[in-house]
Amino acid sequence: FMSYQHKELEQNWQKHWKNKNIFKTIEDASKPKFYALDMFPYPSAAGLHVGHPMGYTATDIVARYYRMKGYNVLHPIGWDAFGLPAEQHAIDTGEHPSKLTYRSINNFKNQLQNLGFSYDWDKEIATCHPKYYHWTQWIFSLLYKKGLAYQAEVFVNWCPALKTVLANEEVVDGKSERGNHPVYRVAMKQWMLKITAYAERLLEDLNKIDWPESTKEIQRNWIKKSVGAKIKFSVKNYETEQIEVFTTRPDTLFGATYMVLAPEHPLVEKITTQEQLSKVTEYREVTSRKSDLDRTELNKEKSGVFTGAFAINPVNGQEVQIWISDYVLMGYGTGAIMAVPAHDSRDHEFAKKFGLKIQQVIASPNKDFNIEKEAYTEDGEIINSEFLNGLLVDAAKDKITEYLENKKIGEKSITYKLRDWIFSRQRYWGEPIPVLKDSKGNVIRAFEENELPLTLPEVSSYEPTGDGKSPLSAITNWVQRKNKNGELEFVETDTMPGSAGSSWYFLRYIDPFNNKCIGDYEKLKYWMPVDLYIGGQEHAVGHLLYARFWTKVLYDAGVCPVDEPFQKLVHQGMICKDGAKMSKSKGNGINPDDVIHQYGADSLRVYEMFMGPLTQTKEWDDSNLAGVHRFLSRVERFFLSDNGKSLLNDEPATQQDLKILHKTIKKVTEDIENLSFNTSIAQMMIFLNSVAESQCKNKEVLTQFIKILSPFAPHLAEELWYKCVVEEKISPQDKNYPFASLAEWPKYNPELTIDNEVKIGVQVNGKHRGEISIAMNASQEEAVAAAMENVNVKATIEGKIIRKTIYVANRILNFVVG
Ligand code: ANZ
Repeated sequence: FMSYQHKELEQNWQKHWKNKNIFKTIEDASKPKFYALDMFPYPSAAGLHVGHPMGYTATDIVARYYRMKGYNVLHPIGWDAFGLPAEQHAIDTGEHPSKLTYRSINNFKNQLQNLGFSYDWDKEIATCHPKYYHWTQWIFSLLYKKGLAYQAEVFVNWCPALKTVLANEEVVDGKSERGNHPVYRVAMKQWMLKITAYAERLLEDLNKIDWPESTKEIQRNWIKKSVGAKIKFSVKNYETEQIEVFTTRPDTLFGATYMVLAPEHPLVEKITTQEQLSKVTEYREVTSRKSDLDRTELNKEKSGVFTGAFAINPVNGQEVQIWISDYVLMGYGTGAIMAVPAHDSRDHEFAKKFGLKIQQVIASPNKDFNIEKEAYTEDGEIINSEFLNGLLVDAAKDKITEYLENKKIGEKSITYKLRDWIFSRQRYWGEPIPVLKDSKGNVIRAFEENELPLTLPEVSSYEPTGDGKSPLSAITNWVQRKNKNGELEFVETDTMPGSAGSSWYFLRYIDPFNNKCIGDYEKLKYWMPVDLYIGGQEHAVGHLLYARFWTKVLYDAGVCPVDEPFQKLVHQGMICKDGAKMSKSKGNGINPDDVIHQYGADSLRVYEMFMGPLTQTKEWDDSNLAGVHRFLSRVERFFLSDNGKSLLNDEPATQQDLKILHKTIKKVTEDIENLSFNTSIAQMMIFLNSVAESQCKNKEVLTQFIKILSPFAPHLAEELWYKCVVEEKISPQDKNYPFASLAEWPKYNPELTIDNEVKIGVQVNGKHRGEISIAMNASQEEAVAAAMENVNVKATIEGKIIRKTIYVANRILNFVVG
């Protein structure tokens, strides 16, 4: 087969699109809008991966489609450009992180342009650019002023050998990824964002957005709301101390036979007896090396140490032992629990291991249930609980909570698993946190708008300083400033995490050059929310939650008109090869540049969309890629002669040709709107087979086909359009050249999409004898003629007299014979 000259052709059209800037965003108030957004890439030095074009082609098809339908389309791209790899490179080579970053951006940009994506490059942003992070910092100042940014002692990964704080991804099994040194959980003062203040709205508003149910569920579980009570226990011999617990099961209070504090709980130091001190200290030290994830792993063996102290159960006055154990986390609830081994599996396991009392307070309907063997965690009647006895769990919860509230030793309480967002990084390559402190480290204020951006200074070393601070802390003339009274003030040296810039970038695309605010309110109102957002599900509880949080804060501040950023979200599936996820480390990666070189961008685009449903994981298959390339080559051969001239003519199209055309328009239109790209490509293949068979070269029919091909294979479509439709009458360089990419999307005639054939049953004396295919609304004569062709019908009628023929068009044919 003859392959077409995809390389020249594609570069040629890319050049024309660029020169004419035909994908520039238009804001014509008389038209509807469509905002099609990709998750912007981190510009890694490795360049584009074949996984990127999967989602990017999908949004591009949709963007091109809506543009052709006459919508104003916003289809932007930019760079999530701060991050560890560029910083690591700087530490290793001394080259400024921005140098590597901008090199990588250039490379990515070339690669994306080679794919023919219809981005409006005038909207390009990079989160590491001062004109962008100016506004990221402005949002931080806003958060600070609203009380949503604060400092707190939190546990970080501290590596004494490397003398630095490490990001979670730099810690593998409690050791530093670099150098394999032990890493400890150490409390340090960090900036935090109070995302927990938005927990309820983040949960509630999931109901109003069109997202994959699985992603909503991940967010719900991450935020996880627990309704219960806080209860105070007094500590024996310590009149002023109380232990407050959070429980979802206040109904089991009479069954609380011991208590457990998180090892980090501040009370531990106070109440531990001399006798238990060394054991407790050692246990706390071991725990400090474990992450919360390790600690809460369900099937891990329970461990713990008795503090030597006792608490008093407030409802029955019983003395209960106070233990510490790592299965109780400091960051959840109150960091302390009342343990009810009879009805909680973790407590049960713990009590069994350490010989603690198990007191059943809920009856099992099963008489043989043995509470010593396992916890009873179902509903049931309350027993051994004085005034609660006889109630069911829910009623008992209400009653005991009311009782505790009256006695002022407890109250109804809602707890979320969601934690506040640790927002500090002790790194160079991030947005400086725009805050001034005094010499004691107390915050004076956040930067005002007119003092921003607070730009990153030049440094000579990107190595961390060794005292847990960012390399910025060594740049004295950047850190120290004199205020108007001549007093020294100190700029915060922590920087923001990678997810800061990505939490609002979708707003900035709308008005990227605005130097007065994050974006003009009216423009934001026009374009927001994003109508279609495509990207990976791995961001479910990171980026996708943070972006919702910031959008709500900005909404509350009156600077953003919507409180949910992404109306519809879709996750593209992964591409695998030989059954494994493609990756550089596995050596099974495929470089899109190679594919573009060999087969062309259109082939790569159409192939990736043809592999299967967008959201499914798919296997890369070179022979199918070649097959798609052959299909596009056949299209080209069908339209153009050997010397590149149009083969289309004005010979009238048959009814059959028109029908396949209109069916194809209908199918592709509906499929694009449903993001079902593989089926629309299959339909285009059916179309090509059909017109090839009928040798239809009718220009009108085939012009429509070029249009629907255009979002998928835009370069080839543009070429065919030029040669066959425009007939080279004007040049793409001319002012008003009518690009195929901007042509009007074809409409279909519904009548022509209906199959004209109908199948009807044939009966003889009311009994079904066969089925015939006839033209829709066929006459009785036609129907009878067709029935007589049917072997079965013919055999039953043979030799008999037809007394009556009953025919209901499109329904049934009945012969009454005698
Ligand atoms: C007594 C009790 C009895 C509990 C019972 C459960 C069952 P969720 O549903 O996940 O919110 N808990 C409270 N704070 C904790 C912490 N910091 N670390 C570990 N566990 C903690 O879980 C709430 C339950 O988890 C609470 O209710 C508490 O145990 C435990 F039959 O209190 B429960």
